[in-house]
Amino acid sequence: MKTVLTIAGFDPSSGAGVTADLMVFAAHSLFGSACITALTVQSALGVRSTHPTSPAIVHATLDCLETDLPPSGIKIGMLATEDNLLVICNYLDKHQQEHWHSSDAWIPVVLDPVLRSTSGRELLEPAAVPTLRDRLLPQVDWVTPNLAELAVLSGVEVAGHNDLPRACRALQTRTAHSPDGHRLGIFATGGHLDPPDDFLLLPTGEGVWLPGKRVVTQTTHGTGCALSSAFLSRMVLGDPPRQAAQAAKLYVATALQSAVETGTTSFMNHLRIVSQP
Ligand code: PXL
Repeated sequence: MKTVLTIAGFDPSSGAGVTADLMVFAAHSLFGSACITALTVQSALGVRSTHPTSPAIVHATLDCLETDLPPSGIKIGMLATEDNLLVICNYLDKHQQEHWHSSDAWIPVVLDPVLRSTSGRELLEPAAVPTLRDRLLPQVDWVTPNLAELAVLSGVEVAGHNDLPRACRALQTRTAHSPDGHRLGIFATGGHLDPPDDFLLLPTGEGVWLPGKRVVTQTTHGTGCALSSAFLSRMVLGDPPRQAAQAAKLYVATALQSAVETGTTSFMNHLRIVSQP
C-alpha cells in the first residue's frame, strides 16, 4: 500500500485539516501520514484560535517520517507561519534534489494555499504570503486555490467565470519554472460561482473547464481540504491530472450528498465512499 503525506493543521472536529485528509486517503485505500503545522481550536461553528507548531517540531516530524514512511505523494495545507513554510520549502528542496527526481517514481506535490478559514480567521500569517507565492509555489506540481486565494496569488481580480482562465494563466506565468522546465498546474475551484465550475490549467498550458452542479448543503467546511486530498490520491493511484480532478470533484459532491448529521450541523461523509480505481 502506498503512503501519502499531509502537511497541514489539526482541526479537532475533523471537518478540515489533517484528520479530514487522512479520511480521504483511507477512502482511496492509501495509507496516510501527517505532519501537523498548527493546532486549531474549532468546530463546524468556526475557528476559535490557532496555535502554530514550532518549526523545529515540523522539521523533526518530516525527518522522522522520511526514514520510515517515504511518501508517494504530498498534500500541503495550512502552514500557519512563515517559519513553518520555510521548513517545508527546505524539505522539498532537499528531497527533490536527493532522490525524488532521480527515481522512476514521480512524487506529486499538491498545495492547497490555505490563507483563511471559511469563518474568516487567518490560517497563514499575512507576511508569509509573498514567500508562499515566490518560494513554495515553484516547488510544487499543483496548486488548488479558491477564488479569493487565486486573486491574491495571481494579482488578478477574480469576480466571475471569465476571470478564472486569465488569473490562472497570470499565476502560471509568474511562477518560475523548475530547472527541468516543469510548469505549475492550477486546479482553481469556483465553488462560489454560479454554476460552481472549476478551471484546470494543465502544466502544458492547456485550459479545461470542469462543470459543477451545486449541492444544496450547509456543509462547506473542509471541502477545499477534501478536494485537494482526493485530487492527490487519484494522481498517486495513477490517474492523469484531468481525470484525477474530475474524480476529486465527484468525491466531494458524493461526500456532501451523504453528509452526516452530527453535532449542531453536518459533516462531509468520507466513511462510505469507495473511490473506484
Ligand atoms: O479549509 C481550510 C482549513 C484548512 N486547514 C485547517 C483548517 C481550515 C479551516 O478552518 O482549520 C486546519
